[in-house]
Amino acid sequence: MAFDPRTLDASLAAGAALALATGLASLFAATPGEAWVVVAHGVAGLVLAGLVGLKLRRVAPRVRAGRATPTAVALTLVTLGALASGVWWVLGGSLSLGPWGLLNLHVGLGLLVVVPLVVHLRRRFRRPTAVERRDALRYAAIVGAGALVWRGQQAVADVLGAERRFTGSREEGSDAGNRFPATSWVADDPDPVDADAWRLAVTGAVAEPLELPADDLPSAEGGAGAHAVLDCTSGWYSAHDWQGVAVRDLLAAAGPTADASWVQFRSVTGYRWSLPLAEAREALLATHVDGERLSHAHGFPLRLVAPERRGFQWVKWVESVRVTRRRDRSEWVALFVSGLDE
Ligand SMILES: Nc1nc2c(c(=O)[nH]1)N[C@H]1C(S)=C(S)[C@@H](COP(=O)(O)O)O[C@H]1N2
Ligand SMILES: [Mo]
Repeated sequence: MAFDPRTLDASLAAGAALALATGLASLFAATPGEAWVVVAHGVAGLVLAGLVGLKLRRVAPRVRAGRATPTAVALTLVTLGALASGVWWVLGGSLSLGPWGLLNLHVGLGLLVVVPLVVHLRRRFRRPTAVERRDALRYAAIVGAGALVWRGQQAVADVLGAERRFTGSREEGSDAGNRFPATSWVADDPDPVDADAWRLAVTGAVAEPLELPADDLPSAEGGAGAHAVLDCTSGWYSAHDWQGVAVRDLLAAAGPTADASWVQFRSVTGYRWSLPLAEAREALLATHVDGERLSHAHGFPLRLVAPERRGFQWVKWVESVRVTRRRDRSEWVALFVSGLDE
């Protein structure tokens, strides 16, 4: 495979950008219709691995002569780490790094690639000049090989009976009440919520703001229910019957104004996420899981169950439901820093 050096370098940059974009998008893939994003990420990773191989072959003499820059060495190591951890995950590997696992490592290395990549590109990038017609064939061959290898690993996993969702997540503790993993962001670790002092506020763009004490929450049998899969981006999923309050009923009681379009669910920690109004009407605020009262770790007294969303959007310890006209973009920041001030 003899790409012109500049064409190879531009292809590497594009491959890395594609792997990064599909990797970030796959953190949001939650319905089977979005499964292609995860497949695209796998194929992008394999194509990138092939291109990295070609590049390493080309620069091997320079590396042996001790002429690789520290940035280039760092870029190579972090990229190989990101690729290897991704392959290892897909092949069923796991790793325990305190609160983190192999998939967290993969995501971390994938994001870290950006730093040496940008430095290296700014110093060294030269626009390709000799783009040849045969490059199209070379791309077709390399993408085809990536797709074939991806198909192959799926076939192997099917034979091995590895249980995983289209997101790549593996099953943990389904249908077993509170006995499934709890994951929270580093600092999002509140004291158990005192149910006597707690209130659920329904506020914002509504005709009739509400305040609901814990006593007014339904029992496991008396409320609404949903079967839904919690799928965490750290690589596990758990399917449960959730019981609680239908968000639809809360909204009907509060009466969103005509221009209301988002509903934000906010935790006692400041962690928050919004759903479009129509989707919020299909969501549940759970008090129970498989008939058991939610434990503190899983969000007692109330946690969001958003069936078409990934786990990080299932806000725990909810204390407010705020109807808004515009999307609150600060929740992207809160995702990473909520709880840090406690
Ligand atoms: N307030 C709050 N809600 C949160 C989180 C958090 O850190 N704080 N973590 C989210 C993540 S990443 C996931 S996967 C799920 C995990 O729910 P569980 O701990 O009940 O398994 O909760 C989500 N809700
Ligand atoms: Mo998560």
